[in-house]
Amino acid sequence: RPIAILDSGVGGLTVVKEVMRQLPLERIIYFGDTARTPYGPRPAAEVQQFTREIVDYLIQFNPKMIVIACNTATAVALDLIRDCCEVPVIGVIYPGARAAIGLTQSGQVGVIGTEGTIQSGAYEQALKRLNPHIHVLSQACPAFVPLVEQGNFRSSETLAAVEQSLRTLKQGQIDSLILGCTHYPFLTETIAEVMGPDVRLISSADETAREISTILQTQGMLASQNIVPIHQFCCSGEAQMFKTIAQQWLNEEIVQTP
Ligand code: DGN
Repeated sequence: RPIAILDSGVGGLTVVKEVMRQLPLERIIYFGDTARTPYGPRPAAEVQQFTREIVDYLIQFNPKMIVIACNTATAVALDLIRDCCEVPVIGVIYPGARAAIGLTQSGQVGVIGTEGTIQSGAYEQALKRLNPHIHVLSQACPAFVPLVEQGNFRSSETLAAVEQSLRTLKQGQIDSLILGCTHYPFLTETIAEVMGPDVRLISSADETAREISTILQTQGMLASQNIVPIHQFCCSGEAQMFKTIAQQWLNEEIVQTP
């Protein structure tokens, strides 16, 4: 049975890449809602409805686990999806928050994400639940997702957008910064360049892959056959751009499911 991974577009591929690296025997079915990206500016009820529709679609592949690889959808729809699924459902917020708590020394943590994620306060809640003394500085970066969906990862336009979006955050005293949107690891180099060497970047994608591994292990659901899996990728919008970005990011030919 595959692991189903979903996002509003190509962002969840950052989770896919880590799952492929950490769990090379696991088969993945991926859905990117490229026709309706970005989710960031949409009302919570709409993001909940879209997430529900995608999960209903993915269920036909009989997944053993569902990963909401989108912070915006995790922030507003995780509990709802958990309530309606029989298999384990995980999101990307808790794993990133837990990693930040483990890493920060100053207790000052930055979070960047979409407007939806930042407005929901989900990271702040998750961080404070883990450590009530933590100080959180949050910043929405609505310019980033469209750049990533265009495959524009490392241009002067991207650098300018990152510099401008992170200006206020840079003045804070943070020592760790959570990339609270699965699209942002595509911009890691640019974000690291702008924030400088004293700020550790935390990818919710890496942490989520570790969480998937732990859950599959404890539930005895790890793939047991030693066969190289064939992953499947679907998107709701124009397929060519999605395929180009996926192949470049994952460094392999991908099979698209109509
Ligand atoms: N990748 C999604 C996230 O992690 O929040 C959001 C992208 C979007 O649709 N704005």
